[in-house]
Amino acid sequence: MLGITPTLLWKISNQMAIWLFSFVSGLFLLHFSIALILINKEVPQSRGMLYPRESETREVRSLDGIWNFVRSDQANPTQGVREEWYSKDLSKSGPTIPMPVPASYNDITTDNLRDHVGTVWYDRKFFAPRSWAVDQRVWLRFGSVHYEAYVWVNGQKVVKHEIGHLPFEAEVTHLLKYGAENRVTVMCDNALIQTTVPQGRITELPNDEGMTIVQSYTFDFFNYAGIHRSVHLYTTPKTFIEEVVVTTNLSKDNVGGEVLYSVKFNGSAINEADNALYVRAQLYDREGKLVANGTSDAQLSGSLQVDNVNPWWPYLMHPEPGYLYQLEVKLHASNDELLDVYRLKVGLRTLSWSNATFQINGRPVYFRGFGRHEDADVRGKGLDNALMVRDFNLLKWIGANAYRTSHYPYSEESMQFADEHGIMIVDECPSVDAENYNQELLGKHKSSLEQLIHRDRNHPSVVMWSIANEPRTREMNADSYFQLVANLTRSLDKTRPITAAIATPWTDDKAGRFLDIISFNRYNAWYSNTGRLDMVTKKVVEEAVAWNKKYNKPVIMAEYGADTLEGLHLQPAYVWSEEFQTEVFARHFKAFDILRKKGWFIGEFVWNFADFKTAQSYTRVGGNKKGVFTRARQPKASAHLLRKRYFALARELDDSSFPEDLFTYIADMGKTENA
Ligand code: GCB
Repeated sequence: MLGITPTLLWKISNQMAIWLFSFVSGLFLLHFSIALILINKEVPQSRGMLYPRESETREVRSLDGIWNFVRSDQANPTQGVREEWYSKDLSKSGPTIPMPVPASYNDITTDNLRDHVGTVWYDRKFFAPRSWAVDQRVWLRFGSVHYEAYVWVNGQKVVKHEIGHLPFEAEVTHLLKYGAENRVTVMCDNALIQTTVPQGRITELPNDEGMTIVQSYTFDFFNYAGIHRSVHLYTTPKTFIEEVVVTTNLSKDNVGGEVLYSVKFNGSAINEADNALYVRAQLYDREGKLVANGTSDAQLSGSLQVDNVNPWWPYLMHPEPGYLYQLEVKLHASNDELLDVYRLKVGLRTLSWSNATFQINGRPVYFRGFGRHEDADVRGKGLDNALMVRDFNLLKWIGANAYRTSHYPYSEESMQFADEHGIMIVDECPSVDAENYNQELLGKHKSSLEQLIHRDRNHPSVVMWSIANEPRTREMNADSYFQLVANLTRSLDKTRPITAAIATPWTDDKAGRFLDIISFNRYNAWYSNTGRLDMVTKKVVEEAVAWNKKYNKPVIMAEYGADTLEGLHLQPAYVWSEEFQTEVFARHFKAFDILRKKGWFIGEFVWNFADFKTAQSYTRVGGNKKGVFTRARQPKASAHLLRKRYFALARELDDSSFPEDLFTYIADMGKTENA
């Protein structure tokens, strides 16, 4: 029998309980149709977690770099906790290897660390300057660790966080040695079971040496793990701005704008009598000119009026897309002493939706974009600025105006970049391929949305919440489960519509009625009727019409595509060839143009932006190859076709002009193509 960490033990016993439950209820179901009663419990509320930014009252220090790393022995995984590896340098407990942060650890070494299941350990040293000892608080913040993290500072446990792709932090003021060296230790567990988000299964299987633990999951991307995003130490004053929530309004003619802000502080007032803090808010335009300012009410809320506003517009919908103002928030004591300053970018825009359209600043939007992944060679899901900037350059080159953060929240840095560049985001939580529904899963699923909305609510680029990808929505309990998930999402943000990407046939789906916008995923000529290019257009039209008829809501095709090996050319088109992918796209375009005329079809998202890694399977050659770009971010033939379509749509719908290199000169055909 394998030794097991408390976490893993807990996870496995939980999984067994669920198996047992499914078995018993399965027997039951043979005779009766019973529904599990899901209870709507409160989810824990996130606090703080403003993106770390320097100001005259705050310092930020990065802890990114090379950390020390140890993988637990899968056959003896309790060892690290039992032997308290966190109480001293990891190197004193055994050999360590260097590990970059941020990065997934899986593809860094040449051994099978890639397929490790369970816990791994990281540590590093850092200095806390003497100046931080006085009148400050110090926070340790992780952009994300996948899947579960335990953090110690100088041997003291400071925070535990479950669910990857989301930030977490803890105050470490009292644990640090100032003017001296400190140590941070992280234990990270990648195990996915039936109550994690997303779900997976851990099984003990016989191998050539005895028994081994195997992780499996049904979702279609590699379960990369580790410290995926930046680690920061940052300081705040003792009394500081803990949260800022911003919403915006525009007048009907888009000339007048309003920024509504609401601030929460943490800490005590400066002197006993002083419980009347207030906020001064100032709004600056792109050139740094002050355009509005004001003082909050006693609840630290207020509004700023902006004349001749530059609204935030999506890319190609306006000559100046992604216009951002800077909001400066200053927290004052009642004696006017300045306590804290925090600045954030703000885009002024309105969203509205009906049963047929989705509008931004009063103008209908047609989404042309992608499902994507955070994925790259070597670094896996680790934050990579070079890759992020390249990806945005490609998005703009191809004329896309949107993407879905399939199938989990993307980095905060990429959300800021999307704001700057006018790329609309369908912001998805990490619930992918939910196979069944239970109370514990519901709690974590809701918590993932709470954390996501808390993190991303101020981004103008976020125009929709996606509450799941391809859950089994025909299952029993899917309706009560999704009703509770959608209700929570709506209660947290009424300013954005809700969607979910559904692959269950429309006839069986039980979740669509809780959404504002229906997104469906379908692989005609690929998973169904493989190779049959003559069976695409009609089927897409029929399915979209059926979804619309069933729910009377706007419809998006959120995934379509075909795996394509770059460089494989076969004429006539044959599966896996570049010709086939191009043809599959063209057949879909035809369907989309028929659907657009109906008035309620509002977007097309190709699967996928780039090739990405998956678990090993005989259907995947080195991963999923449905990318329009290769994993190295170079275009396949389909990218050139898609570019023509996306710019043609932008010209037709938003009057934007063609890039000069969109069409290649062929011959003077009397009337040139781009005339
Ligand atoms: C889907 C999933 C996506 C997969 C894709 C595929 O429906 O949403 O995660 O990668 O199909 O290529 O199979």
